[in-house]
Amino acid sequence: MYKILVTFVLGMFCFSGKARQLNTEVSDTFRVYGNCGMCEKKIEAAATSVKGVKSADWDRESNVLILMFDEHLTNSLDVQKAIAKAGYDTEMVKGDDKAYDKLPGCCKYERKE
Ligand SMILES: [Cu+2]
Repeated sequence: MYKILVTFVLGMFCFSGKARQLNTEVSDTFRVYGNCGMCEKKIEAAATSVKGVKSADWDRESNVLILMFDEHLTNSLDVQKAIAKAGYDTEMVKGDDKAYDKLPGCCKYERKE
């Protein structure tokens, strides 16, 4: 009886491991500070330039970015670092100051302290 139980439990582990390997695409949402349609293009381009990112959709009104990515290839923090390099503050990473200075006037969003 004990052996049957052990086999069953091990089988469950194998099964859940396989299921996880098949579906590695996950989503995350976080804020990215910006103003206009040009910001949207740059933010989304910076996000999708990261290997493993499937899609990035930034909403101008709410400043929320919806990210879909392969968790085996990248993670939310790395994507936020790439966006920060383009001059935009994200929830976890402060935007690069030099890149921010180079943004066109319409894109100079108000920065949090
Ligand atoms: Cu802009």
